[in-house]
Amino acid sequence: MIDEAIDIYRKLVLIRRSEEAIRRWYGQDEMKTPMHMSMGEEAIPVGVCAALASTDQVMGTYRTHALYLAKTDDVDGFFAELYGRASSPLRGKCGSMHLSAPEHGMMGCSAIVASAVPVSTGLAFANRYQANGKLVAVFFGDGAVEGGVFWESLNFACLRQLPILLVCEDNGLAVHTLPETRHGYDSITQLVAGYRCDTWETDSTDAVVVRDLARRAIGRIREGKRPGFLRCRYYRYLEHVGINTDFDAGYRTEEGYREWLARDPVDLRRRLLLEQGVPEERLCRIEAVETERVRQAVEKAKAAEFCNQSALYEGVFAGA
Ligand SMILES: Cc1ncc(C[n+]2csc(CCOP(=O)(O)OP(=O)(O)O)c2C)c(N)n1
Repeated sequence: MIDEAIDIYRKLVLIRRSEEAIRRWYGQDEMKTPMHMSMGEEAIPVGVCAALASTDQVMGTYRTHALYLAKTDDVDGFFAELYGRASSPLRGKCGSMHLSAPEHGMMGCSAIVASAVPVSTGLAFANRYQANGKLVAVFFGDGAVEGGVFWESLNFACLRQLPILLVCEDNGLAVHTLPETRHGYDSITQLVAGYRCDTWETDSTDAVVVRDLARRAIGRIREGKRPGFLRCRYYRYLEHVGINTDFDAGYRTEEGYREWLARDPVDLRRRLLLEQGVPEERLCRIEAVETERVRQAVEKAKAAEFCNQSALYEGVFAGA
């Protein structure tokens, strides 16, 4: 049990160190991709992925660093892709917003708001059809529930009782817009509960709490043969796109950030492990190992080759 919680902490550290490295090196302008940073949301993908089987599948949005690393643990592939190098499994053609690794069940991500939801519903339909036992977890922001395609997908998933977990990563913002200026309702969870699916929500920043809730949701999906909806609240630390804070932009205050920072997902998990008696040296070793993995991944990516010109069009069209 404690080993699982420690591995969850390791993943949180890996993700945070990776994004710290992005903040450190992005200014060199060698990572030619927009960055939608995960800082603040790490507990959600780490917790949900810890509840999934390795054969289960996920899809996400453009804000997908944490999800990619939580599902694949492939930090070398991650940085090779951000640096646009041929050594990336995606060969440097996708960038931060379109990370995927189907061999790890990371089926894809999209920059079009809500668009992963219908595709994931199709995946879940295929899995049900093939009776392969796989579950799909699709991650999307609170802005995605304003897309009509979200409701069409939810309806179809409930009608066909598909094995899908819809994970709403709710930071209360669509770029700079607050829910009160966007929503004609009070609770998205209540609305979704009107469909034939089970709903859950939390504002915990502890990945173990998220994992336990996701386990219950997944158990219900498998036994109850109906979809699940999990709304997790979090605070986006940085600007919508980019590596900086933006508390001077006028749509939110730094005090709000400080309140969430007091229960930062990485620091909180560390504190809880220490309280449970895990020796600090063990955590320091994990931190050193993950920091070194990130350092080496950046170094390898910087030294790697770009695709040659003839490879540019490979994998772009079906069968090519
Ligand atoms: C269909 C579509 N409409 C508009 C946009 C422009 N856009 C990019 S991000 C975004 C806000 C999305 O907010 P949310 O889904 O809550 O995700 P978050 O960025 O908070 O993670 C919008 C409107 C888009 N990418 N796709």
